[in-house]
Amino acid sequence: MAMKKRVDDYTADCIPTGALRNARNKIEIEKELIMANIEQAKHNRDYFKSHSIYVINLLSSPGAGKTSILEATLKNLDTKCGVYVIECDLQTYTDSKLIKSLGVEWMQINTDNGGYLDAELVFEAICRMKIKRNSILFIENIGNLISPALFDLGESLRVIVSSVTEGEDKPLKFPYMYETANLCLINKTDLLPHIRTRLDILRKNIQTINSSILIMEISALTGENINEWCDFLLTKVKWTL
Ligand SMILES: Nc1nc2c(ncn2[C@@H]2O[C@H](COP(=O)(O)OP(=O)(O)O)[C@@H](O)[C@H]2O)c(=O)[nH]1
Ligand SMILES: [Mg+2]
Repeated sequence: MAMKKRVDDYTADCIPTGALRNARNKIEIEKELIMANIEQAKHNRDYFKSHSIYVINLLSSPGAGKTSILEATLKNLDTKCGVYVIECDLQTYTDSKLIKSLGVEWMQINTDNGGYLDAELVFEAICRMKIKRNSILFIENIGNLISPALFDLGESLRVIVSSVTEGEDKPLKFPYMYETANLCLINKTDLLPHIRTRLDILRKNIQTINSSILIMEISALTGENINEWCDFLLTKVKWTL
């Protein structure tokens, strides 16, 4: 039988519960889930490639501005490609209603308390939506900086939205999310004069975690650099489709 810990054993100033608990109870189940997801993501990626579908996975903490960026992007993206959106939240159709009002085809996925979007759900959504060839698909992932980092969806571009209101330290606190992203959109730059976040420190922290990540500073509210972001997307799409 394992020895019970004594009060004196707890001397450290940090308790690494994630590592301990994962090791004891959850790691086998998580490994299975993640291995299955890797396979499905590979299948999705092959499907997207063979059907010329460019897929953008938008990730962030809740409220960083994913839906607002999507709205600004959909209004400014000058393309003849089909454009589709998958909206993912634990609950509600709120964001989908906005997408619908823009006349863009959409599908809502509600994960309830499951809390994460995986490659299989995305494949089911694209089959139901009957996405045409030569299309762009935006996926608004759930607002969470932890579990979505573990789930490859087969996307072409993984975008982390970092709001300046979150402070400079989030890349260091949630490194997996930043490590796995291709591009970081630093959003809400219009608020910089009113808060203490330093853009240079935020940029440095992002690059500490991921030295090859692209960074763009935008404001979904004022439209700052939204055209540059749309131009960037169209260049990527042109190369892929
Ligand atoms: N000031 C400012 N507010 C923004 C900006 N982008 C989003 N917001 C606001 O931030 C809140 C959350 O935005 P939302 O797009 O719903 O975030 P999501 O949860 O990541 O989809 C809303 O009240 C938006 O109006 C921005 O660039 N500047
Ligand atoms: Mg949203």
